[in-house]
Amino acid sequence: MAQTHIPIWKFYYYLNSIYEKNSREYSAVIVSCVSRVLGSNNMLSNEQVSQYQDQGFVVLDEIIEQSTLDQLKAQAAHIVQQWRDDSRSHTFTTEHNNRSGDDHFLQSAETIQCFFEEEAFNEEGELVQERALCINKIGHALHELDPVFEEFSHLPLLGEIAADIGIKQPQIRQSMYIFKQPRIGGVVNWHQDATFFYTRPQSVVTFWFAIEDATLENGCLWVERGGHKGPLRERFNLDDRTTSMVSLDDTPWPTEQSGQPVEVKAGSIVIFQGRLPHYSAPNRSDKSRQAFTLHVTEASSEYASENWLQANELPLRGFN
Ligand SMILES: O=C(O)CCC(=O)C(=O)O
Repeated sequence: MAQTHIPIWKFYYYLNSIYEKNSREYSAVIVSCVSRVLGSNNMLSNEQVSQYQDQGFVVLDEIIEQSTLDQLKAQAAHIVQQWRDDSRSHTFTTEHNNRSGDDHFLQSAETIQCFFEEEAFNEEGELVQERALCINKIGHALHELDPVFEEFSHLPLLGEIAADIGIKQPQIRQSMYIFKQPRIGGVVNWHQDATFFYTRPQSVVTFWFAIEDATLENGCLWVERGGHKGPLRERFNLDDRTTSMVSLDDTPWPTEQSGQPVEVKAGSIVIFQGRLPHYSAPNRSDKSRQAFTLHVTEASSEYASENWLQANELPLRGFN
């Protein structure tokens, strides 16, 4: 049957707009049936699936509605406002990965914690700008523990996308709300997400949602096109309460010369494979660059017991 180029996600949102909010599941089922009858790849076109396979990433432009983005943004601000643990030690950095005995970090695997930007404090230990503009990220179990993020993270729409890129039984392992604050937004060094979510065979996929426009100016993502075909360079392991970064391969990391910036509009989703090297630069602009991420693995892959993040208490679920 001939392929269709109907942007199915538009149809999905059209259905959502005529049904009640809690009827999203029906919308997804109808979209799924219609797209299968039409012979399409549901949410992604054939070209987008090929791009994901060949280059390791794909961008779905402006697919999430502004009202949903506003809701997520407001909820993230609310979590920060409620969080009252202003210890300077709760700082997030990718400059070093020794988080041994760091209870705040280790507990965040199955709770919701805020982390400060590395440059949040001056030499006197005072916050350098308004408190809400000093938080680097919220992690790592928003998808299970916060009602607003829980609803969004399990949307059937995301299940349709996951199916298109070949994930048979998705399991959401982690969620993060990243602020990339104005002026002090920290660098995220080049890395591969399979380092943190090691499975046999490799299966982790990242869903990166632009809550705001991401530009060169405010620290957009960078990727190495096709870099997912290279080796996994490192593994991040937890043994007892000690974390370590274990080197597997000394292939050099990409640079801004060999990498490619991924500037996207708010509401876009960047989906990338676990071995794709990616990075984001510090944000020195006056605008934040907020994003929400989900890391998803395949249930049939063996999830390494050494990975720092384990589902001990929380359920391990996919999309609705
Ligand atoms: O948003 C960023 O700056 C980096 C996010 C990232 O590296 C990830 O989610 O794996």
